[in-house]
Amino acid sequence: MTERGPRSAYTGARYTGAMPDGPADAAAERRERAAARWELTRGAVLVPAGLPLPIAGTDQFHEYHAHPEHRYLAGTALAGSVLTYDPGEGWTLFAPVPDAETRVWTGDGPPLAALARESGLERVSPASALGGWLERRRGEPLAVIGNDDIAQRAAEYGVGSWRALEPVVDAEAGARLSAVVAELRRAKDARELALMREAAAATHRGHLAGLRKARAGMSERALQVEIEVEFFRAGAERTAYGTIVGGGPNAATLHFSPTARAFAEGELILVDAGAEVGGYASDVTRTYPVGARFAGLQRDLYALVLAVQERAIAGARPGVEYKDLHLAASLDVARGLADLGLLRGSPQALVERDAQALFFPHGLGHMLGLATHDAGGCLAGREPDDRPGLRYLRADLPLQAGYVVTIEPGVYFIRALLEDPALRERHREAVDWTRVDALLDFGGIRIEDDVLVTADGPRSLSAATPKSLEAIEELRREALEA
Ligand SMILES: [Mn+2]
Repeated sequence: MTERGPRSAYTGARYTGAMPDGPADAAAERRERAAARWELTRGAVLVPAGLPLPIAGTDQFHEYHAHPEHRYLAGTALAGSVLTYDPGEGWTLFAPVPDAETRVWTGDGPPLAALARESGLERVSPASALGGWLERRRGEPLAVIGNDDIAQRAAEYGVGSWRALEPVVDAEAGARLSAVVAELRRAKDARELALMREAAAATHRGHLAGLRKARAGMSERALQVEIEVEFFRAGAERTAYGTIVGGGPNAATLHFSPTARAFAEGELILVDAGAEVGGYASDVTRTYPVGARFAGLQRDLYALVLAVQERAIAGARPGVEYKDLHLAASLDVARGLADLGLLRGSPQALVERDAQALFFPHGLGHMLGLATHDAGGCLAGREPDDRPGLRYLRADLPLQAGYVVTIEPGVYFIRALLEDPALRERHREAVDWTRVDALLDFGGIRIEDDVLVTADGPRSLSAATPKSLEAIEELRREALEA
């Protein structure tokens, strides 16, 4: 399918989510929807992909990540390329053509014809033509979305000098157009969902390997390697974020980087890891015992977190406010901890005083897509609440069909909170401190799945990865007997 021009018959009617044939069709459809919503009559838009960031003091670069807005609209992710839009002319992709020296060191790169196929764009030009394109629009308002590094690194984009072009950058327009793209990105199209399912399948393979290979005496780092190798074998291009593996007390650190510390019998292991495919993230957490069974309070708390999570997943339906799901989960955590005698008081009274946030300090989850914490998580005009337990809620909007969100409640024993004198004083009556003080090395439990919201109810993309007490214990027993 070829690119449809900016003055197409698109009427702004509600997108029906029709199945696109392939990546090119999907990207063309996204561009059409964005242009229709932008309603520009003059000026131009630049959507740079970004350039690799140098590592200071070396001749190396950080791993390159294309800007999600570029990847979303262009359907390609080549460093140094720029997607442009002009309401009279439509869309053009300017892509770098490597010189002989670059070809010697890093290869030929994709030919422009391949980029045209992949993006569905009729006009794909060498980056060296971008300067002239901008020159012809001198004095017109320019909106820059995507990566704004073009202003500082114009020469690397093939534009001689940014300042010499005297661009009239309209920052307000840029923010508006970017917000429109963030909104469009919330509901995933069929192509995006196919990639997210692939990412989830790779993630499943990795977690399954972790569940099978974890042993007492093994290090967090070694388990990370076993998990990630399966991601890559299953087609992941990279991990969607730094893999989190925490054994024993380390599981209480929300974003713990795996270390050489060895797992010990009787501990829990928390693994929060996701593969990335085609730029799309998967984000899954499982917590399991080093041995074959959850013991004592581990069992009770695991059952509590799982019940809270399953209830929240069941509630993830169109029209439901994500914040209400979070608040309901907070109430469930408070009730569960009170039932176990760790908290004292009615669930409502505990949540009113934020007592549950001592143990569940983060948000229920976030939007997922081209970024692990995907764009558009908060509705325009909504400000994050500064209350403990709400401060880190990364999604605040009514759910709609096509949204993918994570649901990831947790219960942790975090020294930084539980040893804080002011918090201990504030929650003196609400917490059984004698018991809690004996649990400071417990670690934590988090269970996280990626949930697609549909009119027919929630669909977990990560449902294949075991999480029931019975399934996990069976897997662990089999693994340890083998
Ligand atoms: Mn997450």
